[in-house]
Amino acid sequence: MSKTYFPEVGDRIKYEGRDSDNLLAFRYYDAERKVGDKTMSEHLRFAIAYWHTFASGGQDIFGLPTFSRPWHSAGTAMDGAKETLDAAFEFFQKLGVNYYCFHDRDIAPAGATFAESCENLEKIVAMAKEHQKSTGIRLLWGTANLFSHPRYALGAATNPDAHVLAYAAAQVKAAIDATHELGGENYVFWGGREGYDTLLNTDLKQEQEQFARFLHMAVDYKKQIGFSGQFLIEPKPKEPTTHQYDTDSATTLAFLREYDLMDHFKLNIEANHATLAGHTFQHELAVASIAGKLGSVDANRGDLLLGWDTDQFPTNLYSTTLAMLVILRQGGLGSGGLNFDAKPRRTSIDTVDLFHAHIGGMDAFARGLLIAQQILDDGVFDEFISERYSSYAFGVGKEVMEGKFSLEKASAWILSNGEPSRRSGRQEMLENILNRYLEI
Ligand code: XUL
Ligand code: CO
Repeated sequence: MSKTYFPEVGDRIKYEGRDSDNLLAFRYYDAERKVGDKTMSEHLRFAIAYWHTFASGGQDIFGLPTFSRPWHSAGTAMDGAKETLDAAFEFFQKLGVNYYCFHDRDIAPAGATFAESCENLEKIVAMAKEHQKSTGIRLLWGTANLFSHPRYALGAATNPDAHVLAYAAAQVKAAIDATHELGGENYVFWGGREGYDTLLNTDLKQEQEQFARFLHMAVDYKKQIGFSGQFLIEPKPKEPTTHQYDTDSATTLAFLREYDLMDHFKLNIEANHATLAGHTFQHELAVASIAGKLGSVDANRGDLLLGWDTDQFPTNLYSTTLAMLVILRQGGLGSGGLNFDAKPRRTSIDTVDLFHAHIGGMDAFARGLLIAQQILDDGVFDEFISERYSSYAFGVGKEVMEGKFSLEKASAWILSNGEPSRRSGRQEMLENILNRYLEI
């Protein structure tokens, strides 16, 4: 029998329903259950984040690693990478998740030279391809880590030194190649250290132009090699730098429009990044969605009492329901999915904690899906909202929407029509209705 890294879970985690008291079972996530016109697994397209779940040892800025993972005990860095890959595919299968995501340096170690790093990556990618083939598990997205190494301390594409930009571009080429080779459905650009701390040493315009050039190079390369995956940008407002260029959905969309990149990118929205930006998760999803640019989601949550990116597993039903409302309204995530960019607390030291964490996140989104579908089927908020804007369907409102109204017309119209009547927004009533649905 081949080596097992998760002996505490013998077989695949099962759906056992709401009455089950088995903590290693799903109470809501029932992969094959139809919700509307798709199964739960088609709607949710869960993915596991390699960096948190397999690469991390639980270290934080004050403390050393706390997790001792059996797959980290192998001899050389490459031996460790192979064992980690075996452990990862065992975990995906036992959890019943069809997708995973990685950074180049999570899945394969950096070598002494760039050439060696590329070689390591190619070797591990070949093994990952075998695992994918034998299990049917797929790559949701790949990305390049352009933020951990000291060479990137001042940014990658936005570095003041062109030599660093060139290094980052070479690394992105290799990461896109790896993603392409594995049939990745998307490729993500998270800004890493693309931002600044002080304008005393920063040329803002220059850095943003460099960044846009860098992304155009990636678009050109994608076309050149025929990579058909979707390019995604993941907004984040701060951390690591004080001001990140991809602060939030609106800022990122404006950047894409300004630099003629709009046709080539969608957004990957992360819940904890939304709250760091002073927005709700739902707001960020909705802003991306109405622009036709909601491509994928990093499913996690922050701690509202803390001002940083805690990357906790999503458990808040209010948030998952409101998120699924946006996702269902746009007809799903297409080639995107729900990637658990989340980590257990560093005190949750056992490998079984990885199962508890993911089961909780999957159930929270499955329940959010069921509630959101019911809300949409009943049309309750939609009816209220469309009634609220009904004055734009005729008369003056219609003229406004058709571009036929003017300030002069308004002046004449108001002189004869006077003061508008006032109407309640009924926020509390609507919140009560939402809470009723949460009982599902
Ligand atoms: C960082 C973050 C990244 C990206 C991928 O906050 O979310 O892990 O998701 O680089
Ligand atoms: Co993320």
